[in-house]
Amino acid sequence: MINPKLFYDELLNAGIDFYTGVPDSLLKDICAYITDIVPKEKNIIAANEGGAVGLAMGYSMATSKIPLVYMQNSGFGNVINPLLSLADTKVYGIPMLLLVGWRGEPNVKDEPQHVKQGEVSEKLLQTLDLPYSIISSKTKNISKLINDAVYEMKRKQSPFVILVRKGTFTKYKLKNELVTHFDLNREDAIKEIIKKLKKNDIVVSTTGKTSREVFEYRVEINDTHEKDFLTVGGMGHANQIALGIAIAKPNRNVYCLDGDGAVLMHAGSMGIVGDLAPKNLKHIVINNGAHDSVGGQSTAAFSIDLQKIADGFGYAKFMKAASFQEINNAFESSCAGSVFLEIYCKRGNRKDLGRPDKAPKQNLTEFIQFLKGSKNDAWPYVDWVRWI
Ligand SMILES: Cc1ncc(C[n+]2csc(CCOP(=O)(O)OP(=O)(O)O)c2C)c(N)n1
Repeated sequence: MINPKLFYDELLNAGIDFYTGVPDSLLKDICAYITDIVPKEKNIIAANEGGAVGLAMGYSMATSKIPLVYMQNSGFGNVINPLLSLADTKVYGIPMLLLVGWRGEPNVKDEPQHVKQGEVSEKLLQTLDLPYSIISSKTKNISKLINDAVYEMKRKQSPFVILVRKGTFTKYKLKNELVTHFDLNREDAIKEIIKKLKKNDIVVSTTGKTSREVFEYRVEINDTHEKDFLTVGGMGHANQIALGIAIAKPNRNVYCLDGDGAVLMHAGSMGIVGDLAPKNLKHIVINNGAHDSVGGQSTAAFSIDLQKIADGFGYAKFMKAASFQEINNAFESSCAGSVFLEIYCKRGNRKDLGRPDKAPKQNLTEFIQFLKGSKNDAWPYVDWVRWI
């Protein structure tokens, strides 16, 4: 296995001293080491992976140094545009090193949302004509690996990708962890919300542990899973999925359980919610100031006034809660328009948190039936349901 310190030292030896990206669970040890050792302005957790490519470009142009962008392969969709339309050798030709966690690698067991992305990751790099190498726990000569990549980036004037297999890095525990003093944890907040929902209310939960906790709570209370759409991938899009449903189902309440990392990833989406302002959409952001699901790396959310953003974007009502009582108050207050509720939580989850044992398509079939509801509230695309 590769020691994060050794890897970092070799990056530094090769002149790489600027880091940006969106964290990934496979990279959590190297990211934790970088977080502890590199000052904040040289290790920037970006809103999304495309933004990280932009930051890296800016730094590279201003310093002539090679930056490093870290991310999960699921973030590829967010980087393809700035990579091909800007950084590519056929446009500006900006060298940058992309360190990409390879979730869903073929023949390695992983969650359904990673399977397709993992299958095509290497092919995608070939199609994009990006030079790359693959590292694993068996990779030995890190110095040569990084120097070869640097040589290639300079020769081709191009980004270079290092695909990182599961279990590559040895464990490193973050020392500079932000300590918060909130009473609630995410799971308790989720339970409290679900307890308050009515029989016909719809839930759209965000990527990561939020959806896992929603799933487990339904099991705990012997409920079915039909009311919940688990946004297992597509981080940052849960509120737009909820918006689409809220528009099509004006007589049903739609609760989007979002995360701060996810909402910041595509924050412009809030403007679309505010513009349409469906009165049945309740957008709840569980703000733990972190990408908790992939290792707890900080987001910028604690320095952002999300309420002001919701206000500016046109939500009818915005509220904060940091206790069960405040969640109760929020649910009891009336509102004739779209609602934004920010719930402050501490980081972390219980160790034995499981994963959904239902296939996404099964979940979807049940969810669509639930959306279809009674005859008075018919799902307009019944044929589509049959088609699934
Ligand atoms: C486009 C994309 N980038 C990165 C990831 C990996 N990922 C999954 S969950 C997560 C963190 C989500 O953070 P937040 O929304 O704040 O929720 P929390 O985990 O803190 O509950 C990340 C980065 C992903 N699934 N998709």
